Amino acid sequence: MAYSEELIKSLKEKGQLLRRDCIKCIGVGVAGHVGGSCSSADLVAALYFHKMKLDPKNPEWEGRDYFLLSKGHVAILQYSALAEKGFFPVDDLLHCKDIGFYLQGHPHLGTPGIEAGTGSLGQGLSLGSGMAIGLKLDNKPNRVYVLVGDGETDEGQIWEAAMSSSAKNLDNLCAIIDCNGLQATGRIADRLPNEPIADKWKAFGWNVIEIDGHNMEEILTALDAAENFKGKPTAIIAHTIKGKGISFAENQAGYHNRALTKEEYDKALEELA
Ligand SMILES: Cc1ncc(C[n+]2csc(CCOP(=O)(O)OP(=O)(O)O)c2C)c(N)n1
Repeated sequence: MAYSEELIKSLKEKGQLLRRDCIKCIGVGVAGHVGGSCSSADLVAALYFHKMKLDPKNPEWEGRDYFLLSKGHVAILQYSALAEKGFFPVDDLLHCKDIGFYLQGHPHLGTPGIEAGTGSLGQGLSLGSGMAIGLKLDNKPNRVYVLVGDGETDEGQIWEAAMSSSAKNLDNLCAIIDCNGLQATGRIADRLPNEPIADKWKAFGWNVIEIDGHNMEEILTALDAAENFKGKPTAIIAHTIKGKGISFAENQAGYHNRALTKEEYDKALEELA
């Protein structure tokens, strides 16, 4: 194995920790994005706790890698990663979405570690593309990662950014597509089918890697391969399960943005332990 068992184990645990943090953020009786947070948790754990160069004590550090949560509706997942990484206190997660508090329903500038306001779907890859161009112009080695939802790829702006990023040979840019097969109200295949999604990214000139988005070794291998691939941006097509880790939420569009009962809250935390 290219990665130590300890590393894989600790990153898997981080994924579960982030899921638990998200459930605590959501709490009882108030709607929150359970499904898409849990599907992306292992990908985000690999980025924040292994792959990305970051300095929690100096969020604006020049040498940092950039992460954009284009599927910004799962802000609680990014907040959980930032808090567990040390950007701000973990206890603050419990005040997420309190009126006037700095942790709101979508990421916004001003929160330590947040690079841009995101979550108006479709925009994050364009932002990332612009950042990647700027870094290249400055001859900087920093990398840019953008997490995109598969439902989000219904947005035409994603494809404009895909086309221009490959035309500009942005090999410092990596898009990770969370392919959980569901969007807010049902199956993508029943709304606006996006398959064959890997072929589409290839046709737009990207280096494409397809993985199981819950297999930590595959995630790390793909992130390293993306960094080593020269001349074109990389799209990691990560096949995931919406609501991963919570039996009653897995593959259920109804848990896209849902208020949990006390029983569901307790069961979710128990299953994610
Ligand atoms: C421009 C825009 N339109 C609609 C929404 C509302 N919205 C939030 S999440 C979502 C579905 C996203 O599906 P997907 O990208 O697959 O996210 P995931 O399943 O990973 O949570 C929608 C339509 C939005 N945030 N932005």
